Amino acid sequence: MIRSKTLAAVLLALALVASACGDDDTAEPTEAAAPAETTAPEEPAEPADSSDPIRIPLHNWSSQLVGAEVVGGVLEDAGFSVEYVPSDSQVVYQSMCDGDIELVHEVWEGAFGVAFQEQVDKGCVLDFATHNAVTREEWWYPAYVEDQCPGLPDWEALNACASIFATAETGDKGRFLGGPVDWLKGDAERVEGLGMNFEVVNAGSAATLWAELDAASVDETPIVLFNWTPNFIEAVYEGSFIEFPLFEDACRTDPEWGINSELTHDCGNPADGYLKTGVGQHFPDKWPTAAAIVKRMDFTNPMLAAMAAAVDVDGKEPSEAATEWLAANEDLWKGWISG
Ligand code: TMO
Repeated sequence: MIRSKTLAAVLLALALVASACGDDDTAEPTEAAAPAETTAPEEPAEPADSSDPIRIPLHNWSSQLVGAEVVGGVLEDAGFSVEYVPSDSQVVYQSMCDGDIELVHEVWEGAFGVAFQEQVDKGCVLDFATHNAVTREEWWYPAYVEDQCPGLPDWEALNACASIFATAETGDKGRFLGGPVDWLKGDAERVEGLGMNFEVVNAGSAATLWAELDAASVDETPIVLFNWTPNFIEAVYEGSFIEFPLFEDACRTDPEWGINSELTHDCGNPADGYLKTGVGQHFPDKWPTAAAIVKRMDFTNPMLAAMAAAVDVDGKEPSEAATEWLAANEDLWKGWISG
């Protein structure tokens, strides 16, 4: 759209000049020349965006996969080309710093706050926008577990009944089903820091988490697993997050902090976490107009939950879900383009 807008302005200017020329013999030339002169200085002021594709990462959870193609679809509608790059969700921050990825539109504080901030502190990644969405990523259990383990959602109550979560794989320890390792939740460190009688088993994919939850729910097998909000889960299962000691940044870095003075991670994940958009420092320089559009993009909790549900409940492909989202929310995203 940007280039075609410029083109339209040029064509309009030419048309005005042409009509001015045509009218030359009958009208005063000074008056006719005026519009062409006033439009001309505006053109160099419009910043030139690169025609290179804007590289957007694809990660391993549903709202991100849908949202990536929503972000890409909006940019394509605005005249940019886009490339999707399957990326590790921790390494991506280094990739943005290196100029190999342009933007991450779902920076979850709990999972990626540390990796993101490290690059922001270096100056090569920009903390570009904060979405309306408030996020939480934490140990979670379905509601029926409350009857099997009195005192939940308190973490000490959970720890006291660790044995009901034990499996052949974890011996006499409770099994905590964590997410894929690239979500780096510090779960094993938390188990250590809080002296919990649990063992962390990482799922290979988000789909494994939901399949295990589904299977456990059929006969009310005790289960505690990694979950987050906004997600599709809240529309399908009742349940609660475990309440650990409240998160503070120092909990991750300062062993002295918290109930264990020798270890870090003796706390939960942030309960009111941010969801940010991070961009490589090079992005606004190389694509100023695209960057302005990305800065205006703002996702809410219901939007993210619906994107996840389209895939995990309705069984759509992420690109199909993104196309439908774009069709249903045109007024919103056209506003992101026009500003
Ligand atoms: C980053 N995640 C939403 C999967 O926790």
